[in-house]
Amino acid sequence: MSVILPEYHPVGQLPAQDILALVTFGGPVIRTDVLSFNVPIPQIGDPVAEVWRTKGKVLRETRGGIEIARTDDVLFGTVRATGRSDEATFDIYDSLVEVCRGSGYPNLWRMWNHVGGINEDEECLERYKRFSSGRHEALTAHGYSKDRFPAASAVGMSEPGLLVYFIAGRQEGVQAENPRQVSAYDYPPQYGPRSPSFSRATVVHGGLIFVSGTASVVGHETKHSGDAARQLEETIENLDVTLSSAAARVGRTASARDLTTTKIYLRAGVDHRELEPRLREVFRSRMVLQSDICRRELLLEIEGVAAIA
Ligand code: 3EB
Repeated sequence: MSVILPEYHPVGQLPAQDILALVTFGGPVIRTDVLSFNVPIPQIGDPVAEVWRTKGKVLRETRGGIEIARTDDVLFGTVRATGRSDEATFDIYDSLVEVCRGSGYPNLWRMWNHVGGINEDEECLERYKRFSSGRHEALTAHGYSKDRFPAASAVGMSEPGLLVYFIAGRQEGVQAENPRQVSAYDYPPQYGPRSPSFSRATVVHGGLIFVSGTASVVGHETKHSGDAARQLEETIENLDVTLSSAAARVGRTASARDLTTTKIYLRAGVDHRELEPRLREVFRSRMVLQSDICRRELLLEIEGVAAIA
């Protein structure tokens, strides 16, 4: 089993080796010796890069339009597409499920989705809702049931189209939900004609927890519209409960403070300085990004990875 772990490093001080993939945000791609790509959303504060570390041999290839770096048991992939959001999403998910299954890494653990103009209408339906439909149709066409959905996030980006990166594994992940929230795959149709196909968290390798994008949602409703500080508190509570329920699936305990890396997406106009003391208090290694969130009333979304011993 190859251990993988994300780390955030200042872009000028990247590790020389043991890299599975390198993701920059709002800055250029810096390395050609490893799988490396940029997500076009600006960072707030000193820029850091997301470095996925691993030990051992990494193989790189491109299959079905997907750029891949893989170890013996973990596959990291990235793919972009343009076109109407639901169709582009369907095509991306259709091809990535086939490639992952065909390469022997059939279990989707974690999906990062970036949709340009995510809150804008495209032919009278919001892009996020079209994205949700395309994802749902592709995953169900491939026989995915709701207890197998990966952890995910779906936010904006400052270029048109769709950018997806993901981690899949040879082994099955263990899915977890948040008892304070309706499972996203059971959301009522007001959030889109097809519900969002993701789990709140997945646990792999017995103690690596991928926590999905988490926001100020209780039940299925957005709480504290217009109030970023209260949305942050509600989100931290949701992270605590999700981590606790995920850790319980493998007989452990965990809370938001166990996140080893955390990404905080803030909608434009939210005052980062007002939130910074609380962010610093709870999240050790963090990256603050400016991005649209999938629901217009949400001012922030937080996701991360926890490694529990
Ligand atoms: C929510 O709780 C907020 O569609 O993949 C969070 C994480 C959200 C992932 C997705 C959406 C997604 O519903 C939105």
